[in-house]
Amino acid sequence: MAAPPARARADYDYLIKLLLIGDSGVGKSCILLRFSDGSFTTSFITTIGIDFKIRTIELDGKRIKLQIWDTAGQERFRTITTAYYRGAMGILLVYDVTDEASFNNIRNWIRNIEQHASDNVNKILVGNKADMDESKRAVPTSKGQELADEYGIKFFETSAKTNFNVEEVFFSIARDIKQRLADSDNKAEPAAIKINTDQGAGAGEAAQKSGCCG
Ligand SMILES: Nc1nc2c(ncn2[C@@H]2O[C@H](COP(=O)(O)OP(=O)(O)OP(=O)(O)O)[C@@H](O)[C@H]2O)c(=O)[nH]1
Ligand SMILES: [Mg+2]
Repeated sequence: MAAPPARARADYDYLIKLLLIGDSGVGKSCILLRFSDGSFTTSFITTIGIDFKIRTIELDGKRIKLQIWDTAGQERFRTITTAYYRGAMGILLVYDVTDEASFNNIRNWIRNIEQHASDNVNKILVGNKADMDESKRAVPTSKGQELADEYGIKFFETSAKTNFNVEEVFFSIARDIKQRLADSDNKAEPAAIKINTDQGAGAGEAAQKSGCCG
């Protein structure tokens, strides 16, 4: 690949695109706001369509730019949000530990992923609102863990309110994806996956596609 002009050279080593999915009200936007801005609000402003935030983290001396897409949980936005599955390298499946229906729906969200996302996409299960009083809890931690084990994915309970495990979730999935990208780099694929140029979302997507199936 030709070297990009100097001004286009990026300030990161990897671009990782993540997607937050789950029922409306489980706390996807709050988790993202906590991670990207360090803030939290109790008011519920439902997401319209799709939105994204950026945060660059460091892992093993590499700068990882996380582009995190926050989807609307509401059914009426499903066509828009589903279109973003394909470009995701990792998907956070979020439910609310005080809302059993949101937990039962995780199987449907996984089915959507199987239909619309890349086969090698990383997934992580997130049970949010772990700060809520035990009397409000509808999904025991053990049930969350069981479901994650069934699908062979990692599991965290989080609280966007208290900042419990929020960093851990993003760092965990970012680490796994970075490892996957590095592994496929090493399989003599062109180093297309390692993003060195900042050409916006499309560049990352193209790179991901070209290197995904080595
Ligand atoms: N106690 C508690 N409340 C939370 C937590 N996370 C989110 N909430 C509350 O839950 C409500 C919904 O949060 P959002 O982040 O907007 O939910 P969402 O999943 O983005 O919903 P949609 O955009 O409609 O899909 C808000 O009133 C938040 O204050 C949490 O960790 N603990
Ligand atoms: Mg939202």
